[in-house]
Amino acid sequence: MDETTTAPDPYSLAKEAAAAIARSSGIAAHDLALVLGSGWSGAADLLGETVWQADATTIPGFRPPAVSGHVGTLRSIRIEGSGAHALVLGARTHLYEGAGVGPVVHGVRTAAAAGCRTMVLTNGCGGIDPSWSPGTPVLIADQINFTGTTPLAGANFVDLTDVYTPALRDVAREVDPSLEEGVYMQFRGPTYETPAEVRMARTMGATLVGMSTALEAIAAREAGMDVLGISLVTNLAAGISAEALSHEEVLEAGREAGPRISRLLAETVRRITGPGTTGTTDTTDEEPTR
Ligand code: 8IG
Repeated sequence: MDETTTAPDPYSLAKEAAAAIARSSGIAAHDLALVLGSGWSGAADLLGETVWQADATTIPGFRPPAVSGHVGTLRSIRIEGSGAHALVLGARTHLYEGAGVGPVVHGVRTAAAAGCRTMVLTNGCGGIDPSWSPGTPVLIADQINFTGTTPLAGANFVDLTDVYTPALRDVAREVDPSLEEGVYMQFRGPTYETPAEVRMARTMGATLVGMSTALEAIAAREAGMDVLGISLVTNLAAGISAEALSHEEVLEAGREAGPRISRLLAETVRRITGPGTTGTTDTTDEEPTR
């Protein structure tokens, strides 16, 4: 028998990671998880009190971050107002890193194994609608997985009709009625698109282009989680504006939009996990009194 030489399947690895988080944090179950993408790293601070944090690489299955501006930290935050626990995944692995799709969705599967019923996915991306200037947050209404791969294996016919949970989009729009919605198209990267590829994406129905999120949303739906997706348009997609794209521009747009998107995210998460919602499964909490 050579079981010891066989890598664990991705679901077992996620269970191991969730157990390690529970053991290290002392928090038996989490309610909601967030992935913080480019420009979003400051948003966690407004959610509530950080009650635990660790370098992600100390938890099974997490790889060190590959890009500056992506923080490889896992945090548990006690949400102000609701008392629910949010697991903040500051460590996103991208498909372009070349390690395959397993590490890309490991955080999402770990969140599901940790008890989270809601997955909040954020990113920085390119905008195709010319009216979305850099720094504009856009709610993701639907997606196109253009990576040529999927985190699922076998005859696993997951329904993606409502991949981004309509009720959660409603909550975000209550918080910010000016929020517009877009269709996110995930490319493999690591190049940005050519102008011709951006025209292709637009013709196919996309209004946002990026290198993350769609595969994670699929894994979250497979796990039965509700999904909220919010993009920060950090640059106009190639060919939409006259200027060339730079990583510096991306970081700058994130810095400028920080306060607005942080408030949006914090208030939305508070409402999702608040008393009287389905967001929290923590039976040790007091009964809501209304
Ligand atoms: I930030 O314009 C960011 N990420 N594919 N295209 C793609 N990914 C991105 C872009 C963009 N901007």
